[in-house]
Amino acid sequence: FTFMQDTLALLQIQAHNPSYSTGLHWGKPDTGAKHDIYSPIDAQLIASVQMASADDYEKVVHTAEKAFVEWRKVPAPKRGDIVRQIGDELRKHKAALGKLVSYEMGKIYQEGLGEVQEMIDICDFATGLARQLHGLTMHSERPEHRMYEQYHPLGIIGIISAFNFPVAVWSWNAMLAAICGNVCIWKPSEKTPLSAIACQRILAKVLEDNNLPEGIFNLIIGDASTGQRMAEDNRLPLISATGSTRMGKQVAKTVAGRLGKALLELGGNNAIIITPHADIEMAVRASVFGAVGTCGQRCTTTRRLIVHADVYESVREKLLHIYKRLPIGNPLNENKLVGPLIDKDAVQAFVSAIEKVKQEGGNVLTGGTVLSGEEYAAGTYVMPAIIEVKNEYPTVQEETFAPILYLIRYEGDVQSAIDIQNNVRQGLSSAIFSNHLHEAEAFLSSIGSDCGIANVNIGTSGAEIGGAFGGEKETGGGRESGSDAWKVYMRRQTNTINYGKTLPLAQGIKFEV
Ligand code: UN1
Repeated sequence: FTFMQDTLALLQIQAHNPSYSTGLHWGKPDTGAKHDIYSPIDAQLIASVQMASADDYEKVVHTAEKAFVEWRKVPAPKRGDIVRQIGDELRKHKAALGKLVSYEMGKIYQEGLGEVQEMIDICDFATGLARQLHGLTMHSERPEHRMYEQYHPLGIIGIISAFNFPVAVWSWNAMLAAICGNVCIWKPSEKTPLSAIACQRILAKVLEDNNLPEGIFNLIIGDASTGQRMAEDNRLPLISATGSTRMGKQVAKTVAGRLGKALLELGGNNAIIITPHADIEMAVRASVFGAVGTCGQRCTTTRRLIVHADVYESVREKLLHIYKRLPIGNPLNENKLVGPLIDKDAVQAFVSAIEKVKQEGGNVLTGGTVLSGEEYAAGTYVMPAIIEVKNEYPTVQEETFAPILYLIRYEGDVQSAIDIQNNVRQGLSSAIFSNHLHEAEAFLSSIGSDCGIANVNIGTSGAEIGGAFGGEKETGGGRESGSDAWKVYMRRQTNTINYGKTLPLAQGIKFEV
C-alpha cells in the first residue's frame, strides 16, 4: 500500500474483506467471492471486498426490519440531530474521504472534495427538513369535522448507486430517508465499494455515540444480481436506483411487477445551447467544465453543444484552443483537470463510440485517442474529443459515459435550437447561454427545454443539493435531493376526524338505519 495513511485508516479493511455492514457490525463471510478493487489512476490494488451471499442479504434485511421498528418511533427532529452529527463527522473526514473517492473512482481531488461537500450539504439540509415534514390541512365539507394529511415513513429503502458519484448520491437518498424515519440498504457500485465502506465507518461513530441499534444504515456489497434481489424484495417498499437506462428499465419492470415504488435517476444526453446573444467566453468555459469534468462521467455531463451559425466558428476555435492544453493525468495531482476513465471497458466504449460516429458522418476535430506513456500506464486515460455531428446520428442519440462533446450547428431562432435539444430520448439536464430575455425565457417556458434541469448562463452539471435533482423521459422521472423530494420516501395519509356527535356522510348522502 503506497496510499495515504489517513485514508486507509478510514477504511481499516485490509484484514477484513467485508461483504456487508449493518452500521455497527461487519460481515465476515467465507462464502462470498473475493473482489479486488484497482485504482483507475495507477492500476494499483487498493483492497479487496467480498460479494455478499443470499444469506448475508437476508441477515441485513432482518436487521434493517428490526431497526425500522425502533427508528420510526424516534421523533423526526431527533433523527435530524443524528444526521447533523453525521454531517459533522463528514466535515472531519472531508479530505481523507475526498482522496479515497478520487483514488477509487478517478475524479480529480477537487471534485472528490466537492462530492463530500455535497454530502455535508445534504446533511445540513436534511437536519432542517426534519422539522418541516409538513402536510396540508383541509376544510371538511361536514360540520364538526377536520381533515389533514400527514407523512409516515415507508420502511426499508433500497439504494443502488453508481460508480461516478460513489458517495454523494447515496447520501442524498440515505439522509432524507433517515430523517423521514426509514432505514436503508445501500448497494454501491461494485466498482467503488471502498468509498462506501469508508462512509459506513464514519457513520458507525455516530451510531455508537448515540447508542443507536444497528440496522439503520446498511451496506451490502454485490453486483447486478444483488440489485435484482433488492428490486424483487417486497420488504423494500422503495428502490432508488442511479445508473444506466438499461439498468433502470430492468429495475422499474421488476419493482412495478410487485407494485413497489421506484425512484430512477438514469442516463442523460445533456446539451448547452449557445445563441448569438451569449457571452461566448462564459459559454465556452462552462462547456469545457461540463464536457471534461469528471472525465465526462457525470450523468449531467455536457454531451451536446448546439451553437448558432453566427457564433459557431468562434466557439469552435475557443474550444479547440482550450482542449489542446487540457492537463490530463493523475487526478490527485492538483495541476491536472482531467483524470482517467473508470476502467478499460469504459475506454473501449469511448473508442468504439468515436469509430461509430465517424462512420455516421462525424468529423473529429480533436481527441478521441487513448493516451500512452509512463503517466498513463494504467491504460485508462484518453484525450477528450470534440466531434462535429448531426443530432440525429444514432451514436449522438446515445449516452456514452466518456468525454465526447458533440458540436451541432443551428440556424434560425431559439426554437430551432430547443427542438434539437429536446430531440433525444433522455431528459436530465440542459442549459442556454444567452443574455436575451426572450431566448432565455422561451427556453424555460412550457415550449422550452423538456428536461428536469434547465439552466440559464450556467452549464449542465454541478447542480446544488437544494433543488430537486432528476429528469424526464428515459432519465426515469425520479427526483432526489432538495426541494420536496423527501415526499417520495414517505407514505401520505389523509385523516378525517369527527369531533361532533352525529355522523353526517360526505356528498350529502342519506343512509338512515
Ligand atoms: C450524477 O452524475 O449522478 O449536478 C450526479 C451534478 C452533481 C451530481 C451529479 N451535483 O453534476
